[in-house]
Amino acid sequence: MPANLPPEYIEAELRFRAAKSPEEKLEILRELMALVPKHKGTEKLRVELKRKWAKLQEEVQQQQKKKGSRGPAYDHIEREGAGQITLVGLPNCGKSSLLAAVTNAKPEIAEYPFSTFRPTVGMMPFEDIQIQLIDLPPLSEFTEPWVYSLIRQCDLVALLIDLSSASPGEDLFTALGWLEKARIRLVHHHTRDLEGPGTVKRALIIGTKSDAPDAAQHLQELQALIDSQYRIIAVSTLSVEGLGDLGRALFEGLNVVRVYTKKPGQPLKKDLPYVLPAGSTVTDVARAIHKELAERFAYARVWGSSEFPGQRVERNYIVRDGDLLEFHE
Ligand SMILES: Nc1nc2c(ncn2[C@@H]2O[C@H](COP(=O)(O)OP(=O)(O)OP(=O)(O)O)[C@@H](O)[C@H]2O)c(=O)[nH]1
Ligand SMILES: [Mg+2]
Repeated sequence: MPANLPPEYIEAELRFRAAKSPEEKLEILRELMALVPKHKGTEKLRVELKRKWAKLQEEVQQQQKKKGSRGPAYDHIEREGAGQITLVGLPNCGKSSLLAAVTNAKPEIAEYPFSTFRPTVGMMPFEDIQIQLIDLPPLSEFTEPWVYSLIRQCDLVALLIDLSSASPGEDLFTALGWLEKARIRLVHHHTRDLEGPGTVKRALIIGTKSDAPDAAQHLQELQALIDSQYRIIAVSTLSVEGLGDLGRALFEGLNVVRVYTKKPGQPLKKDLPYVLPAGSTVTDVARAIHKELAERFAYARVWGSSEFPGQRVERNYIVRDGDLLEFHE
């Protein structure tokens, strides 16, 4: 054992030896991995711990399978804010780091894979709205069915590809392969036709760890591979590159519009917006306010997308992001 390990490590190591069940051992092993100082002298030890961790992880999975226990299930997460986006990707690609960087959530982040095993929700502010992000366990042969259930229910999939990986292109195909096995097909976030077979989900790709030495080249390769099949944006939680533009990209990925309303006679001031699917009409906005208003109103005035400010428009006028509406009965 290398010298200069902290006393907490020695203490945890003793508990590890005394632990009986693989679950308990796995729990303590997590602590041990976090406690080892990262330098050349501990490299062998860290590799050794990772190996033990992988073995124990498998043991626990096997046991659960035998018992027929499916572990905890999280089949549904209530939608909040302007839209629900799942962070999806292979082990260790940086899902939890991204959630922690752009929301107040505090997910577990670790340099070893499979550190996330339950969903964590965070709200990402963008201008005057909030976008709901769900950090998920990774895609692998161990992925539990509820992970795919949550992916099927969300409004947009953010597929994370690690740009520091040896082959991001292969990672992309592996990730798409796992989704395909679960009968989930990803399409460009602009796609309108979401007809099956299986579940068709709108998606965009986030290239993570763009600060890594080969990241720029890997990004180019990935872009060439994807062509224009998906939008791809590069981010780094370390250098914060790309994080400033992420909100807009995710907002655009959601295909929604923000519409503001005011009463006749009130000043032109934008309060909190209604968020509706792109392509919604003024009648849809009225319905979002109140069902009766939708039946009752005669016309609306629009400030924003219309030809001139305050223009009178018909019930089927399609609203744009940022429009301010005034209903007249
Ligand atoms: N260089 C660099 N490393 C990063 C970045 N983002 C995350 N990492 C590192 O990548 C490792 C994995 O990060 P996580 O956020 O735990 O990855 P994950 O996808 O949630 O992993 P699992 O939950 O195990 O699937 C950690 O060691 C992070 O510090 C980044 O932008 N740049
Ligand atoms: Mg994670």
